[in-house]
Formats: sequence, structure tokens, C-alpha cells
Amino acid sequence: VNSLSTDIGARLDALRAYLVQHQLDALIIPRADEYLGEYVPEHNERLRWATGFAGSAGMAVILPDTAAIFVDGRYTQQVREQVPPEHFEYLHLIEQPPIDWLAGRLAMGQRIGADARTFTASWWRRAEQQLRNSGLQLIALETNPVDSNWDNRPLPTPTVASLHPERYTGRSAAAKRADIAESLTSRGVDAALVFAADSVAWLLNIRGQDVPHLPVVLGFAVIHADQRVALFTDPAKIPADFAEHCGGRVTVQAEHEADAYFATLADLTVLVDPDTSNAWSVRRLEQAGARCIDGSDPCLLPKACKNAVEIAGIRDAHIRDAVAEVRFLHWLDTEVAAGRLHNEGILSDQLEQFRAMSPLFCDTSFDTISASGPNAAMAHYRHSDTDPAPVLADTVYLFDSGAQYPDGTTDITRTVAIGTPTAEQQRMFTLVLKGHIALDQARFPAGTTGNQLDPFARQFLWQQGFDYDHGTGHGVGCYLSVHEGPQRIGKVASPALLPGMVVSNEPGYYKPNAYGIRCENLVLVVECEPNAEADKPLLGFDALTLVPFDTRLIDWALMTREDAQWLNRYHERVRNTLSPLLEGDVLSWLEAATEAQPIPA
Ligand SMILES: [Mn+2]
Repeated sequence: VNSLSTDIGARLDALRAYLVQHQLDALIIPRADEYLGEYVPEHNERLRWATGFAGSAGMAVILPDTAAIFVDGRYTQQVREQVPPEHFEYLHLIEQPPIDWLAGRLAMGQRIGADARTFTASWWRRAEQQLRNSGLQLIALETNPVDSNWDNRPLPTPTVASLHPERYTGRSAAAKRADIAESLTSRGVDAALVFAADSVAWLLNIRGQDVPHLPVVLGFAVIHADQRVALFTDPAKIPADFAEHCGGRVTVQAEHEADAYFATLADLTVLVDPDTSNAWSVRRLEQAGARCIDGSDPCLLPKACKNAVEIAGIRDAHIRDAVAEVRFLHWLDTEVAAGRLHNEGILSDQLEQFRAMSPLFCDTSFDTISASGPNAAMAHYRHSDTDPAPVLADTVYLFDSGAQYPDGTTDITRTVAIGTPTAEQQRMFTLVLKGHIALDQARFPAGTTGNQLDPFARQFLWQQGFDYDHGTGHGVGCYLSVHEGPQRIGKVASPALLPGMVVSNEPGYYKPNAYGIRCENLVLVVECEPNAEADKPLLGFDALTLVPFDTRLIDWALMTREDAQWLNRYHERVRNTLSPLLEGDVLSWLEAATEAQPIPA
């Protein structure tokens, strides 16, 4: 029994004492914190404190005499390495959901405690109903059981937010408040809870450094139909000229003051998005006498449909990012040719250094995936979770990375040959690339949804009996979240794609224990010139990412004339755009990498 096991044991004792004190029969501790974002700041890593588990999703359930940790398929190995088996049973989050497991173990009338701040309102409603059906009670705790027992808990770092200028946003915070207020009036509500931190950042044109990769200020807001906004965050993070920046009518209060503020909303009709708001705020609003109406976050669509200024910035950001990617690809080829294969960590660091050469580079937009050979077969592999593996010869290397710039967010995956890849790898790469090309070239009438377009990218894999177990595309924000909704392309239902939306085009193929392939560009939804008789506006995609695909991985027997023509046109555009920004060996590399390929007969 090591010291981690001793620590976890002592923490479990403290949590079990909390159970007794509060007459509870079980406690649920999720990985999410009160902001429900993709990234959790150090001081809110409660699941890690309680269990040792450091993955990005999971949940622990603690009973007086037993405890279990639930993780999804990405983390079945990691949970065994990090969580002591003498304290926790390992269970599958999807196949054996915690609520089902609890319902099967507890007796009628027993009470399950959880901090309603750390769950979405929709999760809470479903869990409450399901537990009630089994005669069990879900109790919203007044205090967080981890916080009250966490010795030496890290302090939040109150970095001052930056006021994001209109030259990047294209629209002032005052104008956005007016737009959203008008949409509230037309929906017949008095106010809306804007809970998602990226929506708050978009609405008020502010950016922060509270969590890695996602430049938001942690907090939430209420916007009224008369354009007033109340922002709840640590006031120490808000610069003095914030009110002026917003055009007035915006107040800033500490988060603990939200409860008193909600009480002033009694009798008002308040729009809440149960999928992004925490259960605590929705319950408090209801208890205060507000009439809560379910609906999607009013900032979601206007944030997703980028304006002309944002689009221009996003294009610039992608050119800057492509310069870094091309410098990296040239460096990688040179190193491999000299017999220096390095390891996945060194490659990832080198790529980041090329990005950081730009004075506008703010951060990576997520943890880089740098994966050689069999590691690339794990779609969410992180070389930093263990010792980075050496890059292997005569296989493919996959890297998925992106950056945050003040004018845009990038996300790109390229798969490249290291030495001589196998004929099978070339075949599979080509099927993936053909899917990427087919989706890029798709034309569709307004109203077409992401799930309807998803098979465009899968068709060539499907025809041979292959597929990939992830979505084809996710929405991307503008100097905001690299995973933005509501736009997406995947098998599950999603809303219609609208002009100005940015979405990824990233089909892949993964052969377990062998290799992985993914071809990812970000694309912009654009209006195309329709034929004269078209019934509806015609939409399509325009690639934002401008980095060559590795032609050494193409099986030309599988490429049609149209595929080859697309590739040549794309490479010509990459060359014309980037050539003026590069010189010497890197420029020569780019010219060779984008050379026109013979068109198949
Ligand atoms: Mn992506």
C-alpha cells in the first residue's frame, strides 16, 4: 500500500464521515465543476482529489462500505494505473451508468447526495426521476463534500481578463446585448441565464486565462430583455474599463451573490438552457419564484455564425498557423532523412515552438495529440499521459493540434509517412482522404443538417466495410472553444448548417495495435452560386486550413480524376498563399509537397 493509497483512504474516511453527518447513503462526485466546461481549473479537480483519477471525464460513487469509479472506454487503462483498487471498483460509465448501479444497490427511501452545481440541469432532472422511480431520493447538498475536506486546496488564480476589441469581434458588446435582448423579447421572455463561459465571453467581448486552452473568464451571466446584464465572476478579474467597454448597463458581482440576485427575478420568465446550465442555478431560480422556460442558450447561434470581421480574422489565423505547420513538416522530413526519429513529446514541443514564433500565438487550443504507429490507433491518445513513445520507422505518424490566436482558433490533423509505409496504410489513407475530399466538395440546399452530410465522409470506408468511431466534424469558435456547438457533422442528429459556421472535416481510420489515420481541415460554411432554377439557397464548404496532405501516402489506383483535381487545386492554393511567407529550404519543401500530381486517366 503506497502513500497515494493512504491519502485516498483518508479522504474516503472524511467523505464517509460527511455521509453520516448529513444522513446520506451515497455521494456522487463527477469530474465536472460548477462551470461545467471542458477544462477544469486545478482548484476544482475534485474527482482527482477523491480518487487519484486525472482523466477528462468520469464519476465516483461513494457508499458507506464500498466505492466505485465510472469511466468511459478512453480511460479503462488509465483508471487502473491511477486509482487504488483497494478503494474503488472500476466500472464503465456508459455500459453501467452510475444511476443504474446505485438504483440496483440501495433500498427504498435511501438518500443520495450530490452538489447540484456540478451537474447540468438536464442530467439532474433525469437522475432525480430515475432514482425516484426506484424509491430513492437525490439530495442537492448545501456544501460540496470535497471542498470542506480538502486540505491545501490550490487557490484560484485571478488573472485579469482582457477586453477583446471590436477589430477582432466585428461587433461591440453593446450591439450584441441589443441583439440578444431583441431575441429574448421575440421569444416572450424577460431574461435569460447565459451559463456557458464561452457564451459569456462572446456576449461581453472578454477573454480570460482561467483554464488552459479555452480563453474564457469562469463565471455566468443573466441578460434581461431591456439589455441589462449581470455578470457573476470574481470581480478581481475584471478590468476597470469593463463597463465602458460594454457600453454600460453591465454589473459585476461575486458568484456567491447570485443567490440573492436570483431572488430579485421572482415572477419573471427566465430562459434557461438545461444542457449547459448547472442544476443549482436553475433550481435556485425556480425556488426564487422565477418561471424557467427551457430553450437553447440565446448566444449559441449568433456565436456560431461568424461575421465578416471574424471570418477575415479566422482566415488570417489559419495562414499563420499553416506557416508553423509547414515549418514543422519540413523539419520533421529533414530529421527523419538524417535518421533522427525522436519521440512523440519532442515532436509535439517542436511543433508548439514553431507556432510560438508568431507574436500572436496565445496558447494551444487543446493538448496536442502526437502519435506514432499503434498509439495513433487510440483516437484520444495523449503522449503526455505516460512516457512519450519513440517515433517508429516505416509507419505513419499522426498529429492533431491547434492554436488560439486573438483573431481565430485552429485545429488540424495531418498523417504523414515516416520512412516507407505499407501498401495497406496507403490504401486506408486514401479512403480517408477521399472522404475528406467528398465532404469538402459537398453542395447542399439550406436546411441540410450535419448528420445528413456525415456519410459523404464515410462512404469510401463503408464500401470496404470500414468505419471510424468518432464524429466527422465539430464546431469551432473564434478565439474561443475548439469544440463549439450547435454545429457538428456526425451520426447523431444535429441542426442545419448555416453560413458563417466553422466546422471540422476529420474522417479517420484506426487499426487497433497497428496504426491510425486522420485528415482534418477546418472548413467554413459558405453560400455558393446556385443554378438559376434552384429552389433554395445553395451552401457548401470553403477550406480554412491550408497545409499540404502527404502525397507519399496516396494509393493512386483509388483516386478519381476529380479527387486528383481537387488535391491539385487545394495544393496550388496552399502554395500560392504560403510561398510569400516562407523562404529557403522550407519554401523548397513547400513547393515539392504541393507539386501538381498527374491526373489519372
Ligand atoms: Mn478537431
